[in-house]
Amino acid sequence: SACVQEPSEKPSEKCGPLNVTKITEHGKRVRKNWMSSWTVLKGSTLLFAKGQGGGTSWFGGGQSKPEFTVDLKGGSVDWAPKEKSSKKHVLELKIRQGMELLLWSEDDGVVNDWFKALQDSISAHAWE
Ligand code: I3S
Repeated sequence: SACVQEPSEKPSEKCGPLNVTKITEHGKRVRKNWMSSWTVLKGSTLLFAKGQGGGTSWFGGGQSKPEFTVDLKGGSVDWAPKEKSSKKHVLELKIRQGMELLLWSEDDGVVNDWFKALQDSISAHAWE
């Protein structure tokens, strides 16, 4: 079934636009590259589909794939500390394999909803 944007019947499914940048990969800091992304949460899988309106390669690093998927199992999410971004309402998502992402929207309600959904997903799949 197609993921409908808010309010979703299934709390385990959510989608909508978000800005995302990778900040750490394999434990190493990488250069920020904010991108607008259509973001889909299904179970413990979070998928970022490259937004329209140009932009360079997905997540930098020469990837040409239009989508990027991460597994939230064993991850954590929290408000990003101030030194990580000058923007307000930024989430820091830490996932396996030493990857850290920042997620952000101008709309704090949007970010709050994602925070809840990501936390729910992470706790629901904690023991898998
Ligand atoms: O943490 P940084 O390096 O100050 O992040 C900013 C940079 O990525 C900047 O790009 P350039 O350094 O290529 O000009 C971005 O435009 C900013 O958005 C980044 O900072 P914020 O605080 O917006 O996450």
